[in-house]
Amino acid sequence: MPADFNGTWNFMNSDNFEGYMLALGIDFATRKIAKMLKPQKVIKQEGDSFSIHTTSTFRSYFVQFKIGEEFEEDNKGLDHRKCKSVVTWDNDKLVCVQTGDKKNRGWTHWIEGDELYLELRCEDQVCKQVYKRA
Ligand code: VLP
Repeated sequence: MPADFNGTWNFMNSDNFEGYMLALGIDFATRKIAKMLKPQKVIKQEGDSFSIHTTSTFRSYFVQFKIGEEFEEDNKGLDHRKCKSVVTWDNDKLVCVQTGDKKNRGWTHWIEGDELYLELRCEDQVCKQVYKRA
């Protein structure tokens, strides 16, 4: 049985979000606002189908995918760069590879107890975020 990510998750803390945003080329003013945000994630998982709604007072982002099926991601409201993305299981971790203009772009989600972890990668930058079950 794979891990169960279903639920509502509230932002707790973040490490090196600034470095990640810089690697994505996010402008100064947007970074200043973005680093103050405490986003919420609502994850729906049904078999191999997932949706992740990340909402905040400033911008929100929605993505849906099936495990192992490549999809076009627009990153609308984020850096707006299109990529070809695919999400697979690595044991109980969800691993997304986002192929596009930026090297080494992707993310990994996993759960420890009632905490949801997110590692965001772009080029040589890694941001780690922790969310807690609502
Ligand atoms: C852009 C970079 C902040 C910063 C400006 C807007 C959406 C895994 C995955 C599902 C992500 C989140 C990426 C955040 C990139 C910020 C707006 C913040 C709220 O999540 O859960 O897409 O990739």
